[in-house]
Amino acid sequence: MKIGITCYPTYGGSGAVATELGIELARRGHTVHFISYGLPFRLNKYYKKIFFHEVETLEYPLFKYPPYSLSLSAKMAEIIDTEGLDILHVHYAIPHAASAYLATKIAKRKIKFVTTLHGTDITIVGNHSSFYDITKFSIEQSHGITCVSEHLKEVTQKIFNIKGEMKVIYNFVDTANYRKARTRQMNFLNKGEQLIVHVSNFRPVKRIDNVIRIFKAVRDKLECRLMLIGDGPEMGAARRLVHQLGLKEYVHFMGRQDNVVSLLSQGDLFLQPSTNESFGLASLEALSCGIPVIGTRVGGLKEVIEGYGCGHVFFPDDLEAMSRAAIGILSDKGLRERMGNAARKRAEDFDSNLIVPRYVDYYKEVLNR
Ligand code: GMT
Repeated sequence: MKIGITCYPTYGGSGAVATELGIELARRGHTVHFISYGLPFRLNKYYKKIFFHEVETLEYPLFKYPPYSLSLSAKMAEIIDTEGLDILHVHYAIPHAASAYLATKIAKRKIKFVTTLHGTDITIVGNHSSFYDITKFSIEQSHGITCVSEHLKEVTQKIFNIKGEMKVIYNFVDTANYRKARTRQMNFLNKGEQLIVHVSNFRPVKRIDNVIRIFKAVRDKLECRLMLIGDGPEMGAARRLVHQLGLKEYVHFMGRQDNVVSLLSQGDLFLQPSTNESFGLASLEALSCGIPVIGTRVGGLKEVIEGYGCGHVFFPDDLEAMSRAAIGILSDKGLRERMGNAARKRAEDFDSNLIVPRYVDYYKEVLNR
């Protein structure tokens, strides 16, 4: 198949899933055309069957806000016709689904598009009064809709009163790549110290402040350090809090990292105390590297973690329970190892070889309707 994929190219779960999907599809013999304003961040080497088409926006004095979503539609329509695409798959409803809808009207070639909802496009952006109607319209006009968890599907049905079918296709991980690497211990870890890890785009929903507070409670009892990977709007506040709590020596800000496997491999525990997480790709990648996860029972994270012995989920405000659970895991080597093994086993349920074919089957189903 010739598949067009549009996503946000910057750091974030939706861009990561879209890019990994494109890579996996190309590996399976499909031709993939990425259409976006920048090269997706995980597309960092050459792949034979992957092409990138950059959307350029026109700077013009009259345009206070250059109309990116229109430029995107125009580029999508151009690629649909010139490359003879079979299907277009857009990730993140706003504005990608609306742009895809317009592109299908402009293109000469008749084409269908699938929209994958990732979470904040529904719960934060789409739910905002200014975007509500256009998000609902774009969902209803998509020829196929996938959601990354049962929870996101329910929320979308409820918020937008969607009656049509939506398919749940979970996030996936390449377990062959995301596995504990046998590298040297981080040189900043002293003998006997354990490492707590968090990866995110440092948005308010990730509650970096709570990551740091949980770490403080653990650090008061056990020798450990915290590694924060990523960057974003909460970085300044996070640095201030670390300073204020006297943790500067023990917290390592790694910034954005392209290859997190070697860093994750050093970890003993992963924290994801988000106030909302439609799936929790970062946790899945940690599980795959054999790291137990402590997260929140909001959204899809609960579907991934609860009942598999690979971690614990709590209400977002329950810092005491999260800290207690973290101390429990890190102070019992046997438990830590058993949970690490369970983590890896649970991640295998989401292996790309199981999940990616579901997208391909869904494309076929949509095209055959
Ligand atoms: O986590 C983010 O803030 C980024 C966001 C995105 O859309 O880029 O991630 C969402 O999509 C991921 C991939 O499907 C999910 O694993 C994340 O749980 C989801 N984030 C939230 O719901 C907050």
